[in-house]
Amino acid sequence: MTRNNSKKEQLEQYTTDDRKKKMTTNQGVRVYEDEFSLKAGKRGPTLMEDFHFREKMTHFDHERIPERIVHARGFAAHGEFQVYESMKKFTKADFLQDPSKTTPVFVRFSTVAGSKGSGELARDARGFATKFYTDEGNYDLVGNNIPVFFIQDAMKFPDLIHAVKPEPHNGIPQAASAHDTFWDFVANNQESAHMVMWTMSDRAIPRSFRMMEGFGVHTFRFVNAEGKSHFVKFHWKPVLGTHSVVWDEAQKINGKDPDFHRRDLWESIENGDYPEYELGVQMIPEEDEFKFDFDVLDPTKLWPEEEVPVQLIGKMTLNQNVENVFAETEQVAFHPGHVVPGIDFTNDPLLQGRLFSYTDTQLIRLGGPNFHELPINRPVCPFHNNQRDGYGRHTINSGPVSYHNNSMADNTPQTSTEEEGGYKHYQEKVDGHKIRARSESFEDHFTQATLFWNSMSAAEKQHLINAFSFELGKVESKSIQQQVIDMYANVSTELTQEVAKAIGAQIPEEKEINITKSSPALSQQNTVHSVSTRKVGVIVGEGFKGKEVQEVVNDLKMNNIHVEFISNQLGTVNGTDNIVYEMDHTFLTADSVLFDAVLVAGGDEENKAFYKQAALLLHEAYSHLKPVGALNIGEELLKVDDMKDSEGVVLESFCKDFTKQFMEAIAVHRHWNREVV
Ligand code: HDD
Repeated sequence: MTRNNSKKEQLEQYTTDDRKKKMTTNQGVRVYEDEFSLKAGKRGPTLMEDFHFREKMTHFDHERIPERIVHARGFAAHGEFQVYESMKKFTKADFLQDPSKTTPVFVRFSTVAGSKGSGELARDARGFATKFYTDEGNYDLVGNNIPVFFIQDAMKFPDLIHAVKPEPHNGIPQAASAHDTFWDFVANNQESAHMVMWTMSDRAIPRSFRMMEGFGVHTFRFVNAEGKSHFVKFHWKPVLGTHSVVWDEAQKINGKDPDFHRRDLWESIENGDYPEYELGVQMIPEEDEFKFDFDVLDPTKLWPEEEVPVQLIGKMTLNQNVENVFAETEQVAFHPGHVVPGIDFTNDPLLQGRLFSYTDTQLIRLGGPNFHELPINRPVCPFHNNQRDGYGRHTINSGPVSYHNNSMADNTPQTSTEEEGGYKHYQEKVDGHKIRARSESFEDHFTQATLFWNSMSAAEKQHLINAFSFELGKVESKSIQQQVIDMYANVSTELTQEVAKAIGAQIPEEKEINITKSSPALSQQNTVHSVSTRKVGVIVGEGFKGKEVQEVVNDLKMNNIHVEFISNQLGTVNGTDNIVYEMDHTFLTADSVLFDAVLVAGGDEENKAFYKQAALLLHEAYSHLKPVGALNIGEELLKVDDMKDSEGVVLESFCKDFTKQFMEAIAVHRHWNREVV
């Protein structure tokens, strides 16, 4: 279904439906035959004059373009944004003025390190790039799901990426940071300490694109019509809360369904479960620039929400899948330098370097300077200037004039005054010596890494210890392992000692760490909990108790929980009371890691093989701390290993209101207490 927004209307002009049409060549000539090349005799040589073969093969030979140098693996959707109330006081950006105005958006989510075909559950930051097609031109908020970055200066970006990508001598490992070069980079570029805490945390293995936060990372500026500036940081807050999977599960999902995140996004939108995110801003008036114990220009620092509150100013809803992944998701070109009046840059040296890199990369990736003309990249407002020609030019600019100033076209296209919407850069006074150096105010690399550690729940701390132990456990060099351990001794004694023990490194001398501050907003424990759109695998066999199961299933569905049936065969499975269900999966195609919860609903009482398979699914879900439930004979499976007494295990015979309790267990997401041995 095509929903109407100005961007979708524009894209329709370029959209073709080839179904039920006659096949033609690209020159429009109808094709007579598409299976056999033209030959001199049935067994003879193929003829060069076969223009259809030549064209078909040439196009095929050139179908691929270079994948993105980073963020190659991504998936996108269309949607809309609306501001809650006018932000006029802070910014003149047109799309943030009027609550009745809807701005079309296109959002691409991605992993960073892996290639285009890599598994989506890699331990990695996630890209969260949003293109707002505003009436004043495109505004791109090119962020990540982590609010800080590895480095402070764009000069180091190629080094960082070289270190995390597969090692060049053997091309190993794919989409993973658990290798020597990455950790060598970390230990020798210690500004990465804070970001690495985030990439080792649960944030790096999200349950869904729909359940992760987004951050603009840099400090930008809001500028209002009077020219007053505020420093601003952007946040996306998912309405469903921020949730993650567990590491063992992540690795298994990569095998069972490497498309897990894109499938989840695609299916949610197809089902009408539109992902929603609120846009939040933290603002600091320009005159307060130096009032904090961090430098507001340093991209390795966040602004604790308890010190600078996040104001929620609008909502984005993703409500339409793409028509064509290549034309839209692959060809979309984001750029942090695509700004509109009212949003401006700061002197963050990482941001400044990005402003160069993004156009530069599109020139090779999209083959020339006309990528803005590709349908997905075109603004919805008109655009006029004197730029001409280049590969793949679509626009036919009429008339002889392509220069400024001119008299032949009355000096048009004309520039605009600020009042007319002309983009006037914020007039910051800058005075300094040319110098290659880092500001001393950027030199504290550990305080906020400790703040992050202090803010984690016990379970989250354990996950960090496990993640560091896993990653460093994969590092071959003892020296690199030790360097990282010594570095993190500056962040947390507990973390370092536990990891050092796990990897057999030397426990460093205890350092005095005086940071006691924490920021509750950083812990996922404090996020929104909801059952909506959660996926439950329900295992049923022939002869299940019809009415009883139906009641539970209907209650789950009424709460927008998605139920998928699993049995030992596809087709229909019959319960008592004439209740019949069509199966979605067999034990071969289903796996516990693809569900948020598993319920064994009974049936096939005598079938031992059936219950063995059901037990496997159930026990794995349990080991990943998911809610598990059982009705009828399924209960036997949960009465082992003390499972029945654990949190998030719901047995019909132990509770009056099974569905209510099962849903409460689902809302919790993961029952972390089970991890405590
Ligand atoms: Fe970047 C892509 C986010 C630092 C250079 N970046 C890219 C994408 C995201 C980010 C989400 C994918 C966009 C898409 O889906 O097409 N990048 C970030 C964030 C950063 C960051 C949040 C730090 C705050 N990036 C960064 C630096 C540089 C780049 C410092 C270089 C100086 N990034 C690129 C790039 C990419 C890119 C090479 C690859 C494909 C593209 O731009 O279009 O130019």
